Amino acid sequence: MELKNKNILVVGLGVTGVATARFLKNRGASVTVTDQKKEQELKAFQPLIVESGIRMEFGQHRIETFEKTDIIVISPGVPHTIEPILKAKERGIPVLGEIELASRFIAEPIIAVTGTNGKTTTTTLLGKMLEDSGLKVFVGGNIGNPLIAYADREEKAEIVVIEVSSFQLDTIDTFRAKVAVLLNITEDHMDRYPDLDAYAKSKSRIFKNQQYDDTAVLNGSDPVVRSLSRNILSRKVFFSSKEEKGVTISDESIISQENMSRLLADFKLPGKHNIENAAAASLAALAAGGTFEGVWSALRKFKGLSHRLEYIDTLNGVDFFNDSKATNVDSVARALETFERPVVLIMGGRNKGSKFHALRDLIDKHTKELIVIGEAKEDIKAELGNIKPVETATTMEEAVFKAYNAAKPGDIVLLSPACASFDMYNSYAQRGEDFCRSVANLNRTICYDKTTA
Ligand code: UMA
Repeated sequence: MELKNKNILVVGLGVTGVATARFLKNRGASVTVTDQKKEQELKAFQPLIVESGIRMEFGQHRIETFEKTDIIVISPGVPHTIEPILKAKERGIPVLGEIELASRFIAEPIIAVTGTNGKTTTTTLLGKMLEDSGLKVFVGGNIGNPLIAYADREEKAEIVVIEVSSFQLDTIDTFRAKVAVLLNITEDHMDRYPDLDAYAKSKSRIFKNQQYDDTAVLNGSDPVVRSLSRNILSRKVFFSSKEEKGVTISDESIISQENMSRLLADFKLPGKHNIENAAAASLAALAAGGTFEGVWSALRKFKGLSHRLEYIDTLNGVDFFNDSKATNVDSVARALETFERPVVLIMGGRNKGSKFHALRDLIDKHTKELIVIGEAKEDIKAELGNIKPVETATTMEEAVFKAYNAAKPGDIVLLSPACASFDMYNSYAQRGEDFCRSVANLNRTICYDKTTA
C-alpha cells in the first residue's frame, strides 16, 4: 500500500490517533488529524504529534476536510457511521480502521482474541504462554497498545498477539488472523449497535479472511458463538465448560482431552469464566506454535490482572474486591457467581444501554445490599431496587464506607459496576484505583478509631 505523498486524515486523537499519525508521517504521507473535542481537552495527546508537522483540526469535524483527502483512518472510538465518514465513502474515499492499516504492514502471523468479556485476561495469558514457549511476542491492540505502533517499529517479534474489539472489527477489510479466538457474546455497547445481532455480527468479522489452514477457537458453551460458527472456513476447535472445573474440547488434534485437564488443574484464578479464558488461551497458543511446557508454565504463574475480580484487602473480616473492568451486565453476573458468601455490591457509572434487570436472580441469590453511584444510579434503582436494600452514594469514598457498614465479618464488598466509568473518571482503571484508595482510607479510619477508642 503506497502512503508516500498521500493526503491522509486521521480521525480521533487518543493513543491510536497519535500512533497512526506518527506511522503515516514516517512513511512520507501528508497527515491531518481531526477530533471533535476542543484543543484544551486534548492536552494529553496533542503535544505528542506537534513536533512532526502534522496538521490539526479540533473542536468539530469539517466535511470538506473529509472530502478532500485520499485516505481516512479512524480510531476505534469513532463510529464508522458518522456523517462526514458516510459522505466521504459516497465519494469513493477509502476508510480504514487502524487495525486494518497496521495489518497491511505486518508480515508476522497475527493471533487475535475477541469476545464480550475476558479478552484482556486471555490475550495477556496467551502472550505469556508463547513467550514461555521461547518465542519473541508482541502483545497489543485493544489492550491499550495500538497495533500500528508495532507496525511502525523496527524491532520485530516472531508472532503478534492482539486483543480486538467489535469497534476495531467493524473497519477491517483484508485483516487475517492465523488463529482467531471468540470467547463469548453477551449484550454490550448497545449505545453503538442497534441490537445484539448487529454486535454479534461485528464480533464474527474476526473470522473474515481466515483460510482452511487457519484456526478458530470458539466457546461451545455460548449459544451465540455456536450459531455464528457455521460460516467459518478455518479449522474450528470448540471448548465447552463443564459443571465441575475443566472443559471438554471438540477436536483433539491440538491437544488431548487428558492433557488439557492436566493443564487446567494447575490454573489458580477463580470462576468458570476464567477456566474458559485459560482453555481458549491454551488452545490458541498451541495452535500458534506454543509448546505444552510453555503453556503450562504460564498457566501456573498467572495471577490475574488488576481491576478484574482483584482481591484488595480484608478489614475486620470483610473482603474487598475490585472488579472495575466489569463494564457490562454479563461480567457482573460472572463475578457474582464466583462468590458463595453474601456480597455488598457497588454498581453504577455511565449506562451503555444495559438491561440491569437481567441480574435480578443473581442479585437476589448473592447480594445483601446494593450501593449505587454515578449517572446510572436511578436506572439501576428502578430495575433492581425492589429485590434487596439499595443506598445511593455520590463518591466512591462514600460508596465504600456505606458498603462496609452494610457488611458483616465474612461478607464481601465488591465493586462491579456494569457501567462505563466516563461519568466520573477517565477510565475503568482510574475508577478501580479510586476504589482501592477508598478502601485504604477506610482502613486508616478504622485503625485510628481503634487507637483513639
Ligand atoms: N472522536 C472523534 N469523533 C467521533 C468520536 C470520537 O473525534 O465521532 C474522538 C474523541 O473525541 C477522542 C478520540 O476520538 O478524543 C478517542 O478515540 P478512541 O476512543 O479510539 O481512543 P484511543 O485512546 O485511541 O483508544 C482506543 C480504544 N478505545 C475505544 O475503543 C473506545 C481503546 O480501548 C484501546 O485500548 C486503544 O484504542 C488502543 O487500541 C478502550 C475501550 O474501552 C480500552 N475499548 C472498548 C472495550 O474494551 O470494551 C471497545
